[in-house]
Amino acid sequence: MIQFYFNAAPNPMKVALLLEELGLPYQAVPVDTRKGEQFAPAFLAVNPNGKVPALVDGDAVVFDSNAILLYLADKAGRFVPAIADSAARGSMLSWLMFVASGIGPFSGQAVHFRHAAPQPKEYALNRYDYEAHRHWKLIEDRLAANRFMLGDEYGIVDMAVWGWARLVPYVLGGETPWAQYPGVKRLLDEVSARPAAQRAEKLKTAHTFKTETDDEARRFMFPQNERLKRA
Ligand SMILES: N[C@@H](CCC(=O)N[C@@H](CS)C(=O)NCC(=O)O)C(=O)O
Repeated sequence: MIQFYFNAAPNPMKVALLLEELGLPYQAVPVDTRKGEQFAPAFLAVNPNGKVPALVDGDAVVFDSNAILLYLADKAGRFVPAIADSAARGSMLSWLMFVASGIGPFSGQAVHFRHAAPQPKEYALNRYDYEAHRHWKLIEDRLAANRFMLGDEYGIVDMAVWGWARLVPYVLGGETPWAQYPGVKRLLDEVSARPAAQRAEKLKTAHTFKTETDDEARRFMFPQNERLKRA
Protein backbone atom coordinates (compact mmCIF):
# COMPACT_ATOMS: atom_id res chain seq x y z
CA MET A 1 0.00 0.00 0.00
CA ILE A 2 1.11 3.58 -0.67
CA GLN A 3 2.64 5.35 2.31
CA PHE A 4 1.91 9.06 2.30
CA TYR A 5 4.02 11.21 4.64
CA PHE A 6 2.15 14.38 5.44
CA ASN A 7 1.16 17.23 7.68
CA ALA A 8 -1.71 19.70 7.26
CA ALA A 9 0.27 22.29 5.26
CA PRO A 10 -0.53 23.26 1.64
CA ASN A 11 1.95 21.00 -0.17
CA PRO A 12 0.87 17.74 1.51
CA MET A 13 -2.81 18.67 1.25
CA LYS A 14 -2.74 18.88 -2.55
CA VAL A 15 -1.38 15.32 -2.64
CA ALA A 16 -4.05 14.19 -0.14
CA LEU A 17 -6.64 15.64 -2.53
CA LEU A 18 -5.31 13.66 -5.50
CA LEU A 19 -5.04 10.42 -3.50
CA GLU A 20 -8.69 10.88 -2.53
CA GLU A 21 -9.75 11.83 -6.06
CA LEU A 22 -8.10 8.65 -7.37
CA GLY A 23 -9.62 6.54 -4.60
CA LEU A 24 -6.24 4.93 -3.96
CA PRO A 25 -5.73 3.01 -0.73
CA TYR A 26 -2.96 4.65 1.28
CA GLN A 27 -1.52 4.80 4.75
CA ALA A 28 -1.19 8.37 6.01
CA VAL A 29 2.00 8.76 8.04
CA PRO A 30 2.02 12.01 10.05
CA VAL A 31 5.29 13.95 10.21
CA ASP A 32 5.12 16.59 12.94
CA THR A 33 7.49 19.25 11.65
CA ARG A 34 7.14 21.39 14.81
CA LYS A 35 8.58 18.42 16.74
CA GLY A 36 11.42 17.91 14.24
CA GLU A 37 10.14 14.58 12.88
CA GLN A 38 11.17 15.68 9.37
CA PHE A 39 14.79 15.23 10.46
CA ALA A 40 14.40 11.64 11.75
CA PRO A 41 16.84 9.36 9.85
CA ALA A 42 13.98 7.08 8.75
CA PHE A 43 12.18 10.01 7.13
CA LEU A 44 15.34 11.49 5.59
CA ALA A 45 15.86 8.12 3.91
CA VAL A 46 12.54 8.77 2.12
CA ASN A 47 13.03 12.49 1.50
CA PRO A 48 16.60 13.73 1.96
CA ASN A 49 15.19 17.27 1.75
CA GLY A 50 13.41 16.73 5.08
CA LYS A 51 10.05 18.13 4.01
CA VAL A 52 6.55 16.82 3.50
CA PRO A 53 4.93 15.47 1.42
CA ALA A 54 6.71 12.30 0.39
CA LEU A 55 5.35 9.05 -0.90
CA VAL A 56 6.46 5.42 -1.07
CA ASP A 57 4.69 3.28 -3.64
CA GLY A 58 6.34 -0.13 -3.74
CA ASP A 59 9.80 0.46 -5.18
CA ALA A 60 9.04 4.05 -6.08
CA VAL A 61 9.98 6.81 -3.65
CA VAL A 62 8.75 10.25 -4.65
CA PHE A 63 9.15 13.58 -2.88
CA ASP A 64 8.12 17.15 -3.68
CA SER A 65 4.39 17.70 -3.96
CA ASN A 66 4.19 18.53 -7.65
CA ALA A 67 6.38 15.57 -8.60
CA ILE A 68 4.03 13.35 -6.59
CA LEU A 69 0.96 14.82 -8.31
CA LEU A 70 2.46 14.12 -11.73
CA TYR A 71 3.68 10.65 -10.73
CA LEU A 72 0.28 9.54 -9.43
CA ALA A 73 -1.75 11.15 -12.21
CA ASP A 74 0.45 9.72 -14.97
CA LYS A 75 0.32 6.30 -13.37
CA ALA A 76 -3.47 6.40 -13.16
CA GLY A 77 -3.89 8.11 -16.54
CA ARG A 78 -6.29 10.58 -14.93
CA PHE A 79 -6.35 14.31 -14.19
CA VAL A 80 -3.56 15.01 -16.75
CA PRO A 81 -3.49 15.29 -20.53
CA ALA A 82 -2.07 12.28 -22.36
CA ILE A 83 1.61 12.45 -23.34
CA ALA A 84 0.62 12.35 -27.02
CA ASP A 85 -1.37 15.58 -26.61
CA SER A 86 1.67 17.86 -26.82
CA ALA A 87 -0.16 21.17 -26.65
CA ALA A 88 -2.19 20.28 -23.56
CA ARG A 89 0.74 18.50 -21.98
CA GLY A 90 3.00 21.54 -22.49
CA SER A 91 0.44 23.80 -20.88
CA MET A 92 -0.05 21.40 -17.96
CA LEU A 93 3.69 21.14 -17.31
CA SER A 94 4.16 24.92 -17.53
CA TRP A 95 1.43 25.73 -15.02
CA LEU A 96 2.33 22.86 -12.70
CA MET A 97 5.94 24.06 -12.54
CA PHE A 98 4.76 27.65 -12.16
CA VAL A 99 2.92 26.58 -9.01
CA ALA A 100 5.94 24.55 -7.86
CA SER A 101 8.57 27.21 -8.44
CA GLY A 102 6.52 30.39 -8.01
CA ILE A 103 3.24 30.15 -6.10
CA GLY A 104 4.59 27.80 -3.43
CA PRO A 105 7.96 29.41 -2.65
CA PHE A 106 6.82 33.03 -2.87
CA SER A 107 3.65 32.37 -0.87
CA GLY A 108 5.71 30.50 1.71
CA GLN A 109 8.21 33.33 2.04
CA ALA A 110 5.40 35.90 2.21
CA VAL A 111 3.95 33.93 5.14
CA HIS A 112 7.34 33.79 6.81
CA PHE A 113 8.06 37.50 6.54
CA ARG A 114 4.47 38.59 7.29
CA HIS A 115 3.94 36.35 10.30
CA ALA A 116 7.22 35.00 11.67
CA ALA A 117 10.30 37.10 10.85
CA PRO A 118 11.68 39.56 13.39
CA GLN A 119 12.04 43.27 12.59
CA PRO A 120 13.41 44.91 10.56
CA LYS A 121 11.63 43.10 7.74
CA GLU A 122 10.15 45.82 5.57
CA TYR A 123 12.47 45.17 2.62
CA ALA A 124 12.00 41.38 2.62
CA LEU A 125 8.25 41.53 3.28
CA ASN A 126 7.82 44.03 0.47
CA ARG A 127 9.71 41.78 -1.94
CA TYR A 128 7.84 38.58 -1.10
CA ASP A 129 4.44 40.25 -0.79
CA TYR A 130 4.98 41.83 -4.22
CA GLU A 131 6.06 38.55 -5.79
CA ALA A 132 3.27 36.57 -4.13
CA HIS A 133 0.70 39.03 -5.51
CA ARG A 134 2.35 38.99 -8.94
CA HIS A 135 2.15 35.18 -9.09
CA TRP A 136 -1.43 35.00 -7.78
CA LYS A 137 -2.48 37.62 -10.36
CA LEU A 138 -1.31 35.29 -13.15
CA ILE A 139 -3.45 32.50 -11.68
CA GLU A 140 -6.34 34.95 -11.35
CA ASP A 141 -6.06 36.00 -15.01
CA ARG A 142 -6.09 32.37 -16.05
CA LEU A 143 -9.16 31.62 -13.94
CA ALA A 144 -10.96 34.74 -15.14
CA ALA A 145 -10.81 33.26 -18.64
CA ASN A 146 -11.20 29.55 -17.84
CA ARG A 147 -13.25 27.44 -15.47
CA PHE A 148 -10.12 25.47 -14.55
CA MET A 149 -6.41 26.17 -14.96
CA LEU A 150 -6.16 24.22 -18.23
CA GLY A 151 -9.63 25.03 -19.57
CA ASP A 152 -12.76 22.98 -19.01
CA GLU A 153 -11.19 19.98 -17.33
CA TYR A 154 -10.32 19.68 -13.68
CA GLY A 155 -6.85 18.25 -13.08
CA ILE A 156 -3.67 18.23 -11.04
CA VAL A 157 -2.83 21.88 -11.72
CA ASP A 158 -6.14 22.85 -10.05
CA MET A 159 -5.26 20.57 -7.14
CA ALA A 160 -1.83 22.22 -6.84
CA VAL A 161 -3.46 25.67 -6.86
CA TRP A 162 -6.13 24.54 -4.36
CA GLY A 163 -3.48 23.51 -1.82
CA TRP A 164 -2.18 27.08 -1.62
CA ALA A 165 -5.44 28.93 -2.40
CA ARG A 166 -6.80 27.73 0.95
CA LEU A 167 -4.17 29.98 2.56
CA VAL A 168 -4.47 33.10 0.39
CA PRO A 169 -5.83 35.34 3.21
CA TYR A 170 -2.95 34.25 5.46
CA VAL A 171 -0.38 34.64 2.65
CA LEU A 172 -1.51 38.05 1.43
CA GLY A 173 -3.03 39.56 4.57
CA GLY A 174 -5.16 42.69 4.31
CA GLU A 175 -8.81 43.28 5.17
CA THR A 176 -10.29 41.91 1.96
CA PRO A 177 -7.75 39.45 0.57
CA TRP A 178 -10.23 37.92 -1.88
CA ALA A 179 -11.27 41.22 -3.47
CA GLN A 180 -8.49 41.04 -6.07
CA TYR A 181 -8.81 37.30 -6.63
CA PRO A 182 -12.46 36.34 -7.30
CA GLY A 183 -11.45 33.66 -9.81
CA VAL A 184 -9.10 32.01 -7.33
CA LYS A 185 -11.86 32.09 -4.70
CA ARG A 186 -14.32 30.55 -7.15
CA LEU A 187 -11.91 27.68 -7.89
CA LEU A 188 -11.17 27.23 -4.19
CA ASP A 189 -14.88 26.98 -3.37
CA GLU A 190 -15.61 24.63 -6.25
CA VAL A 191 -12.75 22.26 -5.42
CA SER A 192 -13.37 22.44 -1.65
CA ALA A 193 -16.96 21.31 -2.25
CA ARG A 194 -15.78 18.08 -3.89
CA PRO A 195 -16.17 14.98 -1.68
CA ALA A 196 -12.47 14.15 -2.23
CA ALA A 197 -11.44 17.55 -0.86
CA GLN A 198 -13.64 17.06 2.18
CA ARG A 199 -12.07 13.66 2.83
CA ALA A 200 -8.60 15.18 2.40
CA GLU A 201 -9.41 17.94 4.92
CA LYS A 202 -10.48 15.28 7.44
CA LEU A 203 -6.90 13.95 7.47
CA LYS A 204 -5.94 17.08 9.40
CA THR A 205 -8.27 16.24 12.24
CA ALA A 206 -7.50 12.52 12.23
CA HIS A 207 -4.04 13.35 13.57
CA THR A 208 -3.14 15.83 16.26
CA PHE A 209 -0.21 17.92 15.17
CA LYS A 210 1.60 20.25 17.50
CA THR A 211 0.27 23.78 16.96
CA GLU A 212 2.31 25.97 19.33
CA THR A 213 5.23 27.83 17.82
CA ASP A 214 7.41 27.56 20.92
CA ASP A 215 11.22 27.54 21.11
CA GLU A 216 11.41 23.86 20.12
CA ALA A 217 9.18 24.43 17.08
CA ARG A 218 11.14 27.52 16.04
CA ARG A 219 14.39 25.58 16.25
CA PHE A 220 13.06 22.95 13.85
CA MET A 221 11.14 25.28 11.55
CA PHE A 222 13.74 28.03 11.29
CA PRO A 223 17.10 26.24 11.81
CA GLN A 224 18.95 29.10 10.09
CA ASN A 225 18.39 31.25 13.19
CA GLU A 226 20.68 29.00 15.24
CA ARG A 227 23.62 30.45 13.27
CA LEU A 228 22.67 33.96 14.41
CA LYS A 229 22.71 32.84 18.05
CA ARG A 230 26.27 31.53 17.64
CA ALA A 231 27.51 34.69 15.89
N1 LIG B 1 8.98 21.89 -2.75
C1 LIG B 1 8.42 21.12 -1.69
C2 LIG B 1 8.23 21.98 -0.46
C3 LIG B 1 7.79 21.14 0.72
C4 LIG B 1 7.64 21.97 1.98
O1 LIG B 1 8.17 23.10 2.10
N2 LIG B 1 6.93 21.38 2.93
C5 LIG B 1 6.72 22.04 4.20
C6 LIG B 1 5.26 21.88 4.56
S1 LIG B 1 4.24 22.68 3.31
C7 LIG B 1 7.59 21.39 5.24
O2 LIG B 1 7.78 20.19 5.24
N3 LIG B 1 8.13 22.18 6.16
C8 LIG B 1 8.94 21.69 7.23
C9 LIG B 1 10.33 22.23 7.21
O3 LIG B 1 10.64 23.08 6.36
O4 LIG B 1 11.11 21.86 8.09
C10 LIG B 1 7.07 20.51 -2.13
O5 LIG B 1 6.40 21.11 -2.97
O6 LIG B 1 6.73 19.42 -1.65
